[in-house]
Amino acid sequence: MSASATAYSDQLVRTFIAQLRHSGLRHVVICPGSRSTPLTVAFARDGSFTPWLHLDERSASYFALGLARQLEEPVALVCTSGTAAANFAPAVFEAWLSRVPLVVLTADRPPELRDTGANQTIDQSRVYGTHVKRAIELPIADGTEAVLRLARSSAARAVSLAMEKPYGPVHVNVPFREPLLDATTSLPALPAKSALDVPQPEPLAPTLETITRVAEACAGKRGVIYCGPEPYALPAEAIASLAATLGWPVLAEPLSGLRVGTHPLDHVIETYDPLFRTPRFVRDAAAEVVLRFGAAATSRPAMGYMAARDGLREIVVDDAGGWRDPEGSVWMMVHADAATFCELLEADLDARGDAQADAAWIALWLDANAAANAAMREAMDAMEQPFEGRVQIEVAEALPDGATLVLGNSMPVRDAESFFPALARDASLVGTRGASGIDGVVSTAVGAAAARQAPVVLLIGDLSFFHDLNGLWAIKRHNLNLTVVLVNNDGGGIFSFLPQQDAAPQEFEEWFGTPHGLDFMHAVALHDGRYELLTGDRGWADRIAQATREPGLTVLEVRTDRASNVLLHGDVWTRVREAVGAVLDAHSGVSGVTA
Ligand SMILES: Cc1ncc(C[n+]2csc(CCOP(=O)(O)OP(=O)(O)O)c2C)c(N)n1
Ligand SMILES: [Mg+2]
Repeated sequence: MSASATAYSDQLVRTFIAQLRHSGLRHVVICPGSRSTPLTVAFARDGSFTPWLHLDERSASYFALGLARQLEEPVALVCTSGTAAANFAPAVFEAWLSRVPLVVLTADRPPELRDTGANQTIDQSRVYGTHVKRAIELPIADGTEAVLRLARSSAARAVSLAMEKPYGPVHVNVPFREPLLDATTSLPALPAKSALDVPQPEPLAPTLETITRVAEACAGKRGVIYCGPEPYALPAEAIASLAATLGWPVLAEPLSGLRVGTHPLDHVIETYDPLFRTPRFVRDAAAEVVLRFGAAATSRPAMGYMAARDGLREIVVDDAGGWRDPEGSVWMMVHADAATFCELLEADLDARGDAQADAAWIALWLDANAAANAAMREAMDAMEQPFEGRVQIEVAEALPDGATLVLGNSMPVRDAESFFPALARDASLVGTRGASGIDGVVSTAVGAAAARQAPVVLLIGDLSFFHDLNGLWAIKRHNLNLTVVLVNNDGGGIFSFLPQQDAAPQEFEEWFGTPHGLDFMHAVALHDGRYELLTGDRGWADRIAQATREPGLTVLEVRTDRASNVLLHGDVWTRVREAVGAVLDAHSGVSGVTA
């Protein structure tokens, strides 16, 4: 192999990354390896990127996801050939499902080594299967301008596609022959092209015909607005204003951006999940229309309330042309920018003049919400042991302005849905609710912390924390700050809520409860963090708030018990049921509410 072939590949890589930069990509997360040398060295030398070193590809890719989610811009990933590329897969799948822009660059062996038994060579061409928006294969550089042009346009295309709604991951596989680096020659890269700039697509505008049809379906009806998880928060002001015009409640999932924020919260119902655990409420507060923004509901009570039935019309607004209809229940799918949709719909409804639901409708919801909130507080105040629902309240109290709260999968994100209060605060709640893995939660939070100076708090279960302990490494390496509130119930607490545990009590504890007996203090010490056990059964908010001002890593652990956690949840639901029953009694006689 001649030195000039190496110079050609270096030229190709520099052409490629110059276009990435020109197309708006600023951050690249790089994992060590030999085959990726040309990419790594080019990124490290370029000076116009922020390169982030990470050692573990799985953590690295979730770190990139957290960064991209926080910045709302594409982030690149670089790894060597073989299983390194496969370790990016979970985060790529999550990015695909939750619509986060990533440009995944996997270095590869050259074509002649594939399928020959060559070392560290797997079939990388479509290694992420159908979970990327496109899989691009770059050719080996041969010194021709045609190949350089292709590399340049591939870079532009990768960024452009990742940022086209719905945002998502794009894979570029980059083969290299040895020698991988040549210190002697350097050929000029093709200049980046503005003609290849990332197009900024216009927001999808709904047609007036669509707006009229929706307005006809909604005007004067008893409806609810359901706001589901959305990585780049929904237009909260516009939705709040539409809710006021319709006289409808806003059922605000914690990751929707509607439960916490500086928009008007007066129609926000944050207790819908506890409320829907009361069958009588589901019956008496049955809606005629559900207008959904964001992803579909994951809470079973919410899914039950919105399940397809005669007399219910479900309208979904998706600004990215997606089709999020897991129940096959959608009556009308509207592909439109949510803010534009709300404004046009509101104007149409205003012109009609008779658009609001009967006043008893919103009154019922607001009374039920207040009663549920009071009942939950009462139930929690009566408890004499640490309760996982209370952790949510304490974290909410501690969250400073400008903060990001990352909610781990399993019970943290579910308990947030039930217990996290509606908050008039400039804070955002983030999760990995696309594929709901427990594998990269720490790194998602660390990536979010890398994006900005504002505090990041991670609320996470012990198994999820264990799963991504490697993710903590980036905190010290990159001088980041993270507060972890670790809910340690010594295993998978979520499984204690499953009905099947009664059917297999023998196997349950060992194979689902999975107690591990680990003392996380040592893991925190490995990464030079502060570790503290939060004792007692409440009053942790001040310590959590203080931790958000501390540099580096602080882990605050609350120990809970899986079995009693289920009983305590049950106590709360019972109190809510009683309180809501009283509200329904008081509203009885009003149309739709039974005595
Ligand atoms: C990568 C991955 N493996 C397994 C699961 C299945 N799973 C869901 S929740 C859970 C237990 C999580 O335990 P922990 O993080 O301690 O939270 P807790 O249930 O105790 O709240 C498991 C294993 C998953 N979602 N993702
Ligand atoms: Mg646990």
